[in-house]
Amino acid sequence: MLGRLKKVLKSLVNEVVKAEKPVEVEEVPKEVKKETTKKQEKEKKGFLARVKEVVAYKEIDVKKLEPILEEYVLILSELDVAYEVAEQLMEEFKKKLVGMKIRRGTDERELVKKALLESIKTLVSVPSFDLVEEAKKARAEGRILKIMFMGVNGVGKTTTIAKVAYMLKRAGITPVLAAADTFRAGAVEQLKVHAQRIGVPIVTKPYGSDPASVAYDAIEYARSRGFNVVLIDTAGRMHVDVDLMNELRKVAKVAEPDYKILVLDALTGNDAVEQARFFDEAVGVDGVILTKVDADAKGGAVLSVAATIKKPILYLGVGQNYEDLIKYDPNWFVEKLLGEGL
Ligand SMILES: Nc1nc2c(ncn2[C@@H]2O[C@H](COP(=O)(O)OP(=O)(O)OP(=O)(O)O)[C@@H](O)[C@H]2O)c(=O)[nH]1
Ligand SMILES: [Mg+2]
Repeated sequence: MLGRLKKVLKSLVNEVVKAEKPVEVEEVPKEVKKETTKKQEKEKKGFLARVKEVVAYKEIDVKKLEPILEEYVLILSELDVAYEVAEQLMEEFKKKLVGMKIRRGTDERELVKKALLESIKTLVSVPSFDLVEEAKKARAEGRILKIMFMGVNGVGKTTTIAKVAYMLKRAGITPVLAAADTFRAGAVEQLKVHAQRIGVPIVTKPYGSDPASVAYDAIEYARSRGFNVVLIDTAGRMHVDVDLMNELRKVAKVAEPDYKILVLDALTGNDAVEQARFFDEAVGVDGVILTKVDADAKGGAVLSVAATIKKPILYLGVGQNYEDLIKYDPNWFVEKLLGEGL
């Protein structure tokens, strides 16, 4: 998971450390401020004003640094980091490095690593929310939290809904599933199997039915039986398909979801960013769940999606089991990239 990106960042840190040069800076010693008697002060003044301590520092040589950063923009884009994100990241990193004084005896590698870590964090931190907390709030207020899941074919929507249902069930909240993918053969059965395994109710209609009406029925079902969450599955669709995007808009209009969650597949790399832009324009996106991060050796998609679309990534899918959904936390992510072993 994220292995190649981690390796590249490690070699970037190493190369930047090599680009340092020694500098000497004069510094007035701090004792000047010490409390003294008037006489002592008079004596000291003339003396200390002239005495300056020469302190040895190292700093990063900008001339050596620039070509390194340029090279890494290209290297990072090969790992599915969007070009603009790679550029932004190196720009941010450079700002932190230029003028950084490295005092003799300090661990320069740690300092450079920290600068990179902070730069990544700046790019991937977007205010987020927690679906379990939102569900608890809805229950306390006696309303129904409606969440619609959408995305391109095969990205992992149905599996993710099952994982979210499982997570809510474990938190003591039973959601209702709406099988609003009435299009793909086997889609309803697939969700039904999950509902049975997890032990949550599901509302279905025959294939070919209007998906908006399935969502509507599921909401009515929840209302009449006192459930507080409805999770709406939708058919996979290419973002460029106008008719299907209109259909999705209709589901959203009828169901009025509190959250429209876009499911993206980390393995699609840069295309994930493209999909996010399209779906946001066509239907609106409130949050993202990024799947298959476990199978993604490159690691750039997480970085790109978080940095470009400025929508919160709520969870990461890291496997095919119900437990394999972890809350996305920028700190966790940068730790994973730059933590131990780097
Ligand atoms: N390794 C891994 N596989 C995943 C993950 N999430 C989903 N999958 C797999 O991806 C495949 C497609 O998942 P689905 O949930 O059917 O995808 P979908 O988006 O609902 O697909 P359509 O309804 O056909 O558009 C399945 O084999 C899942 O097991 C994940 O986080 N990691
Ligand atoms: Mg599906």
